[in-house]
Amino acid sequence: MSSEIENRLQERGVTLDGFIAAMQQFSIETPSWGYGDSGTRFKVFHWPGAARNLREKLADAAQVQKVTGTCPGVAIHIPWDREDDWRAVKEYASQLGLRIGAVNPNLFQDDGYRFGSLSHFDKAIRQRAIEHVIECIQIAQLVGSDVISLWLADGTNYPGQDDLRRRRRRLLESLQTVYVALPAGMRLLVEYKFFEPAFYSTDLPDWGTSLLMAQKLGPQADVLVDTGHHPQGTNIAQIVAQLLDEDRLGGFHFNDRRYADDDLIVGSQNPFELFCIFNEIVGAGAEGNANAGRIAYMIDQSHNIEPKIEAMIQSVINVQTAYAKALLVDRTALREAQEAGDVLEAYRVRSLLSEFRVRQGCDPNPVAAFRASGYAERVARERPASAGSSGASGYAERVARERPASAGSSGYPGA
Ligand code: RM4
Ligand code: MN
Ligand code: MN
Repeated sequence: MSSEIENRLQERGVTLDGFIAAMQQFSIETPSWGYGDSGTRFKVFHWPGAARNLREKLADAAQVQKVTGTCPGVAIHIPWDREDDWRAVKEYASQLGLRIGAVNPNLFQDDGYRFGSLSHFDKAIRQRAIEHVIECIQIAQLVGSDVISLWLADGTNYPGQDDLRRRRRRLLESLQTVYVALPAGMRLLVEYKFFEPAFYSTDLPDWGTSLLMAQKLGPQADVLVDTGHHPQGTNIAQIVAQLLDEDRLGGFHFNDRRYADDDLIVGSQNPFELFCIFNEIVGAGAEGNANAGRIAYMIDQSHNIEPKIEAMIQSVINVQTAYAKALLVDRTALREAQEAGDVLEAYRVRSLLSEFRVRQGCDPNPVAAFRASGYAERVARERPASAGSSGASGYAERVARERPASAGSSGYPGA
C-alpha cells in the first residue's frame, strides 16, 4: 500500500496496523442452513452438490473460512441439524478449523405449534417448547457454544383470535423458565420480526419488545437484530445506536431485503444501510462502549437460486467492506462537523476514493475544493435573481421573497 494512503489514514486518526488489527478481530458466523437447498413456498431448486447434512454443511463452511479467514463459527438449527453424538460433531468441526456457534431452537415446525409455542394458550404446548429450548441449551454446552439464538413464529392472524396481553405474559413466563436454565456465560439472544408467518400480531414484533423482555429476564439476555425483519424505511442504525446505549445489543442476523424478509445477500440491495449500522458500532467502540466489543455477527440468509458457498463468501465480503468503511471514518472531523451544525459535511463519508481523486489531479475532498474556489459566491454576485428564472429554484426564490420568515412559520412550506 502506498505511503500516500497511510498518510491519509493517519490524518483521520487511523493507522494501517490498527485498521488491519480491527479487521483481524472481526469474525462472522455463517449459518448451517445457508449451505443446504432452500427455496420459496413455490419451489425449492436443487443446487448441485448442496450440503445434505450437518457434516456436509460444516465441510462447506470450512471452504468459506479457508478463503475469508474470518468465519470460524457455524450456527446450527435444531432439529434441522440434529445429531446423536454432539461431542463427535464438535471434534469434526475442530478438525476443519471450525467451531459450533449459536444454537437456534426451532419453535415453528411442530404440528403442536399451530397457535404458537412459548406463548401458546395451552400449557402443555408451552412446556414442550420450553423443553426444546432447554435441550438446545444442553446441546450448546456439549458443542462448546455460548449462544442460544431464539426466534419465534408466535402470533395471531385475526383480531380477537387470542388475548394479546395474556400472550405477552405467557411468553415472558416461558422465557423466564428458559432463562434460569442458562449456565453462567451463556447468552440468550431474543430476535424479533414484525410479521410472518403471523399477520395480525406477532408476539416479538420489534426491538422494543425484545429489549423489554431482555431487561426483564436479566443480564444474560440480549436483543438480536435481523436486518431483514423491519418494515420499509425503518432506520436500523438508530435501533442499533439505542441498543448499544442500553448495553443490550446481542448480535445480528445479516441479510438484505427489498420487500419483506427476503433473506438476500447482505449488502446487495442497500449497502449504505449496512455501512450506517457499522458506523454506529465503530463510533460507539471508539468511545469505549463495551457492548460494541461483544456483538455476535451472524449471517442468516436463504440462498434459493445462488451457488450457496459463493453466496456466503460474497456476503462476508460485503459485511467486511461496510465495516472497513466505517473504520475509515474520520471521527474527529465528523464530531466537529456535527457540533458545527454542518449537516452535509457530517453526512459525507470519506473513503479511499480520495486516493483516486488525488491521482486524478483533484482535491481529495471535492466539496471542500468547490467551497474554496469561491465560485458559488461569485455567481451569487454576478447573477441577480430575475423574475423569469426557471425551474424549482425560481419557485423557491419567489416563495422566499413572498413569504418573509415569521416567528410562527412552520417548517413545511405548505400547499
Ligand atoms: C426467521 C428468522 C430466524 C431463522 C428462521 C429460519 O425468519 O430469521 O432467525 O432462524 O427464519
Ligand atoms: Mn434471523
Ligand atoms: Mn428471517
